Amino acid sequence: DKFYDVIVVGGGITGSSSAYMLAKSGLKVLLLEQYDMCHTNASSHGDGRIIRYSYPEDIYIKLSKLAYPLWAQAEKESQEKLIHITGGIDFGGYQEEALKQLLIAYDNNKINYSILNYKEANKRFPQFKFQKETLVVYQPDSGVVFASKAVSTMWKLARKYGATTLANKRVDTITVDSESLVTVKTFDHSTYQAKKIVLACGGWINDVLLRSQLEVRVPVNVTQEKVFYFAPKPTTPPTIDHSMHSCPVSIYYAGESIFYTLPQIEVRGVKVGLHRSGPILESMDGAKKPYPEEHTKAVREFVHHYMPSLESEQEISSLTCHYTSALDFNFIIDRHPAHRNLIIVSPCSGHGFKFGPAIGQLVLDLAMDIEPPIPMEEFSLSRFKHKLYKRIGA
Ligand code: PYC
Repeated sequence: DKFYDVIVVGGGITGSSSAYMLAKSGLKVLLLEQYDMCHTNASSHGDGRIIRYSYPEDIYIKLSKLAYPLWAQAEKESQEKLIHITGGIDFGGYQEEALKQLLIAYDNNKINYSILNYKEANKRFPQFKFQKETLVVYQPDSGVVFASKAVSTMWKLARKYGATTLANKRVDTITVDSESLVTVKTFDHSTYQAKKIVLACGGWINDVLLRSQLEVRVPVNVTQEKVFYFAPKPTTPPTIDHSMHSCPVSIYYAGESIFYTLPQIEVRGVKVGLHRSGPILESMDGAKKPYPEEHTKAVREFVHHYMPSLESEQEISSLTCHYTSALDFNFIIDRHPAHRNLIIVSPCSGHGFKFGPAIGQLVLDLAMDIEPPIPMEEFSLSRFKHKLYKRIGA
């Protein structure tokens, strides 16, 4: 009974959602996580992540169209609330390429949105202070996913459909014995076998590949990111509500700098971060690195300018989380080039959480040799042989 159809390595949102989708389809699944469920050492913890259609690229809008109904299905099956719709604002200068492309992508994909005059936007969303020279694009379907709750729910759903989920099982090596047999050894000397394996190990992906002497390395950088929570100023009137019940999520584009905000969910304060601004780590298991002082300053200045009812001089708390970014900031969801039964997934470049069950669906399609419902070239490993284009979106 240590033989499975599929072993999933990594119990973050990607791995646990994959385990859920695979088990739901009737496969015998084993999920292995090296730490506890919902641990805080990687990329899937915390009270919230943004969910949105607001992407300048068609591919991610298509993936969001897949994700929303799958989240709703997961909510129904688990009887847990995982998503709260807040509406979302993308804003920045009228010349911002990402915003220009966003409007084109919205039109191409028939996503409804409105462009708000800055005065109208300030009245409607008093948590923000938009300037005359800002383009404000509102999309009503954006919202927040309750991150840690979503992970624990995916574990629960995977188990509901018969998956075995094991925490504190660190994978040592993987041997691909044949096209239909893989053997996994853990550091605590357990051995498991399956027909197929899914590597959803985020920042540990290359460590696992290296230890397993699987030739391919995935071209990713692991960064240690920081998110800040800012509380309302004592003078802020109660009519300016920063909770998820009246405050939208937002993304601010300023060239290479992309700031994002989430309303207050559980942790006190509004969550703010500067996307892709943390130091690169050589190893997920090494010491923490300092977050650049100039980026902390930039975050505080952003808050001071655009959310002036918050105490911008000092955050009330902060969190570390990791991005595993492909060189072009897209995803990698593909088979290992030499082994069809080894699927590599989850370098999600800091914007993958919202797609959890949709990525699970794509993993299932790859595992079952079913044509996925969306084109997969942008997620392929082979794209790195060709010229890379760099994403402009968040
Ligand atoms: O994908 O919306 C997103 C996001 C916000 C912060 C990091 N990723």
